Amino acid sequence: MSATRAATFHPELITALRSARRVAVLTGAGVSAESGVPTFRDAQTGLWENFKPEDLATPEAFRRNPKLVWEWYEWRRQKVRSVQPNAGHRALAGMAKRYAEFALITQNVDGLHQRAGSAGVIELHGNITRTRCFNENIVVPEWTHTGEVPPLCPQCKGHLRPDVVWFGEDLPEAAINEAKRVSSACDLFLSLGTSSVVYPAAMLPEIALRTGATVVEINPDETPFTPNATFSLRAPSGVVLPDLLRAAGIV
Ligand code: BV8
Repeated sequence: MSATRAATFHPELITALRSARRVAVLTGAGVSAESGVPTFRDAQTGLWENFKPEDLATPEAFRRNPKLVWEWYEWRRQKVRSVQPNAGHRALAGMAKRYAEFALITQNVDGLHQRAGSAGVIELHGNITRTRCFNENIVVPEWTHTGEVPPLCPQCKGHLRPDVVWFGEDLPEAAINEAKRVSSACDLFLSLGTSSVVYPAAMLPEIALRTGATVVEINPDETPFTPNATFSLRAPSGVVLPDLLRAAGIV
């Protein structure tokens, strides 16, 4: 490991990584950007350029036009299927093996953490590779393809929807409670690739700060959380996280 690389990181940051016992990580769309998955901030393209994500990701939008919303998620599924996890995803999968306690909390619905080898990922907002019945609210693993868009629930013939949390909907209780628990128990918290504006996810770094953890933000841009972060690194997570872990001798 060349001396220069360690020098680029604050020595207390390196110490925090080396001495941490219980680590919690929160990720957002930015961690998948280097894989080619557009973030919520990125302007939508093609068919979807005139739609704001937060206008499509609501139960009201689905009731109004279920076909439109289903096709948006189908477009996103194809995008996710066509890309690979990046060095940021892989670095987090590697980190999990190096700490006594390690929790990975994500706002992402793309499943790329799991494809990079991360286990026990706490999915706060669901996963677009799963589908559930809009009426009965149960996950539906398979259904008959009749050409209907959205397809219909084999049980109640209601519309099927992606198994994600839409704006105005509550998060899965077990997931948000576990996320709050690990955030209040950790001594090192990483906030990666999130604009820190969507709640309740955005309160998790605050919980970690309040319980005395070192909180490291990684984001090319500043966020509302930046002034509170113990360290805030202005760089892409797929580049700086592997560098940081190498400099600390973690991986
Ligand atoms: C709820 C799934 C009970 C679907 C999503 C308190 C205050 C204010 C508002 C509220 C509040 N409490 C509740 C609300 C309402 C709302 C909310 O937070 N609104 C915001 C917009 C103000 N929250 C809810 O509705 C939640 N439900 O609270 O229920 C309730 C209900 C009603 C009223 C009260 C309480 C449900 C929220 C979940 C919604 N579902 N996703 C889908 O994906 O389609 S949210 C979705 O948007 C994502 O999951 C994610 O959470 C969010 C996008 O944020 P990010 O992931 O951070 O991505 P973003 O694009 O914004 O930013 C990317 C960042 O990456 C940028 O900063 C960029 O600089 C950076 N970046 C770019 N490249 C890189 C990078 N970083 C690192 N490396 C790179 N290479």
